[in-house]
Amino acid sequence: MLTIHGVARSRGFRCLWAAEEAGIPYRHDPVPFGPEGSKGAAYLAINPNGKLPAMTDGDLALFESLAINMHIAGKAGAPLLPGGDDGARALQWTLWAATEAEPNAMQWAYHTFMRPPEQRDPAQAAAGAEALRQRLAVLEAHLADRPFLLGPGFTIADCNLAGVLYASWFNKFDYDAFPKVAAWLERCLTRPAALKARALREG
Ligand SMILES: N[C@@H](CCC(=O)N[C@@H](CS)C(=O)NCC(=O)O)C(=O)O
Repeated sequence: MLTIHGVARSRGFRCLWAAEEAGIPYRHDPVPFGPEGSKGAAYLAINPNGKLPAMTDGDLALFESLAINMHIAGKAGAPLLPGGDDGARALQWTLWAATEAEPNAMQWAYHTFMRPPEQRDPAQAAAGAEALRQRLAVLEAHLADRPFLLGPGFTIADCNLAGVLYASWFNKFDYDAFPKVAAWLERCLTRPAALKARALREG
């Protein structure tokens, strides 16, 4: 059975959310951080990066949370993962999430709440926030006339990008200048499937 390895307090959260959206049978193996988990031999055989999460599905072993999500969505098919041009758009937003949104959101997060206070640099936090705001301006314009990234319905593109932005949203990044983005995040992150995954992470 498709198994998501990794505690919900990791990027495994977004994979648990995707599996709930897909409505497929799956198992959660809450591998912890550290030598008994993500750095242990059994887990490294699945994900040699020693990072959470990973996924196994039959003979397939995958790392990279957003690749895992594309696999999960592919099993469900449309509307979660549409075909044709919208499939390409879903991939575009997924790569944008990983390369444009996530590094800047993480820079802000590391220097705001994730690292111990003595390792935080306010200038790095401010630079990350400013770079993230530049990306959010693009997203704000895109969401001006559509409720979800690809149009009227929720897709894996929304799950992937909102999953990447989740930690900033939850930890009170200032979204006030981006009301469409804030409303979209609220719409995505309060869906029943998201709430199930959030209960595992926030509980
Ligand atoms: N690009 C990877 C990043 C994985 C990653 O950095 N996971 C973090 C937890 S969210 C981790 O395992 N950090 C511990 C470490 O780097 O040793 C993905 O999206 O799966």
